[in-house]
Amino acid sequence: MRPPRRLIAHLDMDAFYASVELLRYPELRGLPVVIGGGRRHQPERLADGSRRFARLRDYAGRGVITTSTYEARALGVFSAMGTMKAAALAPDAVLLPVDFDRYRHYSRRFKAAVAELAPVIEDRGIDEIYIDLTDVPGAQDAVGHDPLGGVRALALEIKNNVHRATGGLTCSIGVTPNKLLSKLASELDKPDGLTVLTMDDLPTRIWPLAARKVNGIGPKAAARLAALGVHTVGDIARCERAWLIEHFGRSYGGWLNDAAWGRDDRPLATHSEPVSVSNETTFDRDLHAVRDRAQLGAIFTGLCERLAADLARKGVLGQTIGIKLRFDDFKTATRDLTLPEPTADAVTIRRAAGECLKRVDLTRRLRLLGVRASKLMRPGEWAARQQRAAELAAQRAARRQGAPAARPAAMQEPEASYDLPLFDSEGPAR
Ligand code: DCP
Ligand code: MG
Repeated sequence: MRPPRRLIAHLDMDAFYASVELLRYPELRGLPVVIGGGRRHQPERLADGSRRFARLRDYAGRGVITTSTYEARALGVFSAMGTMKAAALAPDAVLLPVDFDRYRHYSRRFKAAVAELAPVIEDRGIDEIYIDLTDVPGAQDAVGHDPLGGVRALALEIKNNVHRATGGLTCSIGVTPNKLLSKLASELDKPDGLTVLTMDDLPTRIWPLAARKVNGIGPKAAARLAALGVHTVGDIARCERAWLIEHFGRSYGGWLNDAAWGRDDRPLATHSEPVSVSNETTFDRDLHAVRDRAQLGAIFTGLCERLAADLARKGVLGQTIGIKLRFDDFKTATRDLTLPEPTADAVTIRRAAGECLKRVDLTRRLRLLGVRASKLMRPGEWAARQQRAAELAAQRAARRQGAPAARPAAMQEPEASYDLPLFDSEGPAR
C-alpha cells in the first residue's frame, strides 16, 4: 500500500491585531483602522455611551503601524509603515493602541480550536501555524468527484471552529503537499480564504508569484535574482539548477531550484506535549502484597488519586493506564491497559490499575509502586474526535445507501500529482 499523500496546511489569521480590536469595537467594522498607537490613543467613553476614537491625522510621532484593516490597506496603509506616512495617506483612519495581552489571549484560543480537530501543529508565531492533516480521519477521502473533497471539508471545519472559538475571527488556509507551498497558498485568497493546491497547480498558481514571496527568499536574495533578470518563482524554475548553484552556492542555489519546483519535505516542528503523566513512590521498607495488603492498598489508591489530580491540573485525559513495580531484587515490571474512553477520574484509574496489578506475579516483596497515564488528550479533542467519527460513519452509510456508480476512468487519478520525487533539502535557516 502506498503511504498516504501528505496534506499540510498553513493557517494565517486575517489582519490579526486589527480583527481582535474590532471584536471589542464592532462600530469600527468596515472602516479603515490601523493599530500602532501608544496608550494615549485609547478610545474615550463619552457621556452618551458612545466612544471617541483617535484619528491618524491627530498623530505626531515616529511610531510604525503593526497592522491595518483591509479597508485601510485599500488606501495604501500596511504593516511596518511609518505612522506619519500612513497619516498622509489615510488621515481619517482610526488609530488604536497595541494590546499584546489581548492578542496573545486570542492566539491561544484559535490554536486550541485547531488542535481540537487536528492535533499535529507547528507554532509559527502569534497568528500563524502549520497543521499536518495527513492522518486526520477523513482528510484523505474523496467526496463525489473531488479527490480533495475530504481535506477541503476538514479545512472548512477548522475555519469554522476558529471563528466560533474566537467569537468571530477569520483566517486563511492553504493546503498543499508541503510547508513551502502551503505558506504561499494561504495568502492567495486572503481574507477568509481556503486554497487547496496540488503539484499540478504549480505553473498557474505559484510560478506567477514574485520570488520574494517564497519563505527563504529575503530582500537581498530577491535583489540579486532581479539583477540577473529573475523576478518570479517561474523565472527561477526555468533556470538551470547548475546555473543557480554557480550564482548562489551549492546549498542555497540547490534550494532555490527545489523551492521553485515546489519540493520540500520538511516535517512539522511540533512542540512536544507531555506523552504521559505518572506518579510513583519508593517505600521506607519493602512491602509484601499479602502481608502488607492494607498499607499497599492505601498507597496504591493515593497514587491513583494524585495522578487524577495531576491530569486535571494539566487539563488532559489519559486513555492508557499503566503500573510500574520494582521488587526487592530490583527487577522492574510494567503492565498497562487501554480504556474505551480517556479519563481523569480517580476511581476509574484505580480500577484500571487494579486490573493491571492482577497480571503481575506478586510473590516477591515490593520496593516501589507507580501509576501512569498515557495516550493523553484534551477533553475537547476527544469530543471532537467522537463527533467526527460519528459524522464520517453517517456519511459512509449514506454513500452505501445511494451507492453512486464508479467514477469515469478519466476522473480517477487523484494522487498522481503527488508522485513527483521529493528532495531531502532543508530550506535555508530563518
Ligand atoms: N505585525 C507586526 N509588525 C509587522 C507585521 C505584523 O507587529 N511588521 C503583527 C500585527 C499582525 C500580526 O503581527 O496583526 C500578524 O502578521 P501578518 O503578517 O499575518 O498580518 P495580519 O494578520 O495583520 O494581516 P494578514 O491578513 O495579511 O495576515
Ligand atoms: Mg495574519
